[in-house]
Amino acid sequence: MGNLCTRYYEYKDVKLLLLGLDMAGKTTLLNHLKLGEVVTTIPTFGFNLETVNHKNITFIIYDIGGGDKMRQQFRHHYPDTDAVVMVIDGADPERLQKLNCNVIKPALHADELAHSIFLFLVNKRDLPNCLSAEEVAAKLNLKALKHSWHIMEISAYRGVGLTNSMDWLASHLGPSPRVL
Ligand code: G3D
Ligand code: MG
Repeated sequence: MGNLCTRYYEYKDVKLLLLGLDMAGKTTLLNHLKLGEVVTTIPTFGFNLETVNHKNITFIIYDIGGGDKMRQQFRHHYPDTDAVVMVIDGADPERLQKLNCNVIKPALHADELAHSIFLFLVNKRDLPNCLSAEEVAAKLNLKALKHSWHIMEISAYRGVGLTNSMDWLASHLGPSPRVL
């Protein structure tokens, strides 16, 4: 009998944190990932939690309200986070600085997120005044980051770019096949 090699894939749970300012499109994104459609959103108080399966990975996704009061609660969700998905309203460049100071920098400096990967999603690319991923990366000086990171353009409303985003996360968080 020849060598019997069994290739198997471990199933894996990963924790994703959706962070950003209010109105960036976090809940729209979560609904689209979960349901494949747009559902009317109301401002998120507390947090929404959903699980989404993609490429043998179960993504446990926390969508935390981004209003001024909720931001103080962000760090309670940091422990055990595998990936931070930073949802950015690309059509609202005036709030980029606020986002950077109040959300991005605290997350990048948090010890609990030192080993998390960061995916920056420039949302609302369907709007004509939306900044490009390159413009946002330059404004946020992402090149200086020590974390593993990537930036992509999406439209959570239209469902554009979401599969690519999940693919990037899966390829950086997912299990590799093991041969027994
Ligand atoms: P939040 O959870 O980050 O606070 P929401 O944001 O998901 O509640 O979305 C805030 C508003 O942005 C919503 O508009 C939603 O429809 C809109 N939005 C989300 N994603 C997109 C997108 O890709 N393109 C466009 N054009 N709009 C988007 P309303 O008017 O319902 O408040
Ligand atoms: Mg919300």
